[in-house]
Amino acid sequence: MSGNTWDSELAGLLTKVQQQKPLVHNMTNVVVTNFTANGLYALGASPVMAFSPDEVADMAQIAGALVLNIGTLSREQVDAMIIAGQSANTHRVPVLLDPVGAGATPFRTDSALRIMREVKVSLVRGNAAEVANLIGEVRVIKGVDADDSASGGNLELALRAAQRLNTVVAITGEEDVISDGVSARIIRGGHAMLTKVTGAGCLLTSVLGAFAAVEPDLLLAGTAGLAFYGAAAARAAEQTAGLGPGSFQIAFLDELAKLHSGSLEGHASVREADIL
Ligand code: ATP
Ligand code: TZP
Ligand code: MG
Ligand code: MG
Repeated sequence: MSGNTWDSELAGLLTKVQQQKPLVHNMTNVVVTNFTANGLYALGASPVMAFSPDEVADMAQIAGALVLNIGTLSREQVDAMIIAGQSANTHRVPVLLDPVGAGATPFRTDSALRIMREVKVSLVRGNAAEVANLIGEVRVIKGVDADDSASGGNLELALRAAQRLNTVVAITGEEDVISDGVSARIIRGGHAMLTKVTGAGCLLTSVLGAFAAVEPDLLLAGTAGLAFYGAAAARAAEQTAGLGPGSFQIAFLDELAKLHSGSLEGHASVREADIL
């Protein structure tokens, strides 16, 4: 996984994140809040968590990106997310959605779809089951986890979902796919140890928010975020081979902080998908 033609373009975006330290406004779930803040700091971004309907419009308008995550949603929180999202839209701040558990309960699916209707979302990142359920393709989801046996077809699913939802869609798993509905890219990297750390997906969506804050082409921003995240995880797995998820999680934060323009080499790859 080296000599990638994408590497220098993506490295430029990492440098921008590290230099600009964009403010990422996260309305995320109670499970992953601390991990998300630490992961964004490690990357070089500036996290803020703000949930109250009394302030979210003001916070979203000064942020570089707004990340909406329905992991532990309530009706009141979804209302506040829509207030924040509409403010972000007015002020041209990109909005990213992590539809955690869409398909597991009707409330989750309906809330994600309501957000998509009332807010212009620039990028959706989820597992295959969550994304499928957003476009009415029912797939089994176990709580917030994709059904491992249902991989395959993610490239076509990402294309379909991006077209139907009119947004960039990233589907993650053993390999990641990102599409704007016209083209698609496949990103390889990461490590299965990520499946043992809660919030690995949620933090990733916020990391994509940091890249979206510095690059208006969301397909490019998303590609960079997925690739560098995967590279950090692959490097952390090397550092902690033979140890467990606790050691991996700490090493992963360290590797996010150590990312540099050469980090993709040997640890993550990007290729343009052939669209028939
Ligand atoms: P799920 O709840 O289904 O695990 P998620 O929201 O946690 O979904 P993931 O699909 O697990 O999100 O993606 C989070 C990160 O973990 C991504 O960088 C992805 O590439 C990586 N990842 C997930 N599974 C694997 C795997 N088997 N091998 C390598 N990387 C993986
Ligand atoms: N339950 C509700 S939200 C959440 C859990 C376990 C965290 C999900 O995080 P991720 O990143 O999708 O694994
Ligand atoms: Mg996961
Ligand atoms: Mg998730």
